[in-house]
Amino acid sequence: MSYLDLFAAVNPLVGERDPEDPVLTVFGVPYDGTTSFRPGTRFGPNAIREAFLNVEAYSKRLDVDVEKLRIRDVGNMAKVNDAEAMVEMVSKATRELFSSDQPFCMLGGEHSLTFGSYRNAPKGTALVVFDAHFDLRDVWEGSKSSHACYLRRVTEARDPSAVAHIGGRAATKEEWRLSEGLGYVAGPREAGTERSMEAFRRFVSGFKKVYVSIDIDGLDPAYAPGTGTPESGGISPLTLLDYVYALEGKEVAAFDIMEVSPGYDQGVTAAAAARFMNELVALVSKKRQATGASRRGP
Ligand SMILES: [Mn+2]
Repeated sequence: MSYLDLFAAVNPLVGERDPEDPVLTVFGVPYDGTTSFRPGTRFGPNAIREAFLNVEAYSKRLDVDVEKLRIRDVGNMAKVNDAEAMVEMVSKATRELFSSDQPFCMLGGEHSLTFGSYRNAPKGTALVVFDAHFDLRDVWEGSKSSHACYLRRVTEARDPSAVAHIGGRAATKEEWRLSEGLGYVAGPREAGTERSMEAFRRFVSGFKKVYVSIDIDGLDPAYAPGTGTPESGGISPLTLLDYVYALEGKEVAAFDIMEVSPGYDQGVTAAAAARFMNELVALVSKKRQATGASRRGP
């Protein structure tokens, strides 16, 4: 190794390219081709990484020091213009990760990419979504692969009753109707209440694994102004964390953090995303330690 190798780094990766026995794999998808209102989520992955490197890594709640974990960061995927092709690229990459049982974190990019990712999750994997929108439209602006349609595609390819949706408040009449077929739905008023958390725990207990998908606009724009399609009246970061912590002991097969658009704020949205990323990495690590899936301790 030369001093150049030692002192120079491909910033802002949050881990090494090829560490031994990583706790999880991180990759970014800087794609915002179908974004319907304000573009810019292509800058999300690196903004979240930079924030992640600067938030406190020790999770008091989970007693895991994320700084001590081996994280594999393979960088960002190449961007193509065509939405179907982009979703297909994500699908090919995540199929490999799922089939070799490697947990991963995808940093978006727009929410349409989650269809490419979750559709390959093993059977019996619940999808836990935080989002202001249901994204259950059939077509939006001429595209079936729009970020406004991804959950509709998910419900066609997978069991709708395996989907939990938290924070939803902006949808068409048809989307509200379709949302009744989902396994668990909590709008911002119910989310986090004792009764609703109890129902969430019951929902989750029916599945072996979970895939967590955070569209950052599930938060109120006061907490997350840096996003493309903000909707007022959302949940708080602490409510979102309540749900994350409710997954303790569950196998989180993968998670994604989508729709962060850093050009619209001063880093507050990326900081929220980074906190969620840190706690989810801690959760993945804790479960792997408990089940002995990892060959070495942190
Ligand atoms: Mn959304």
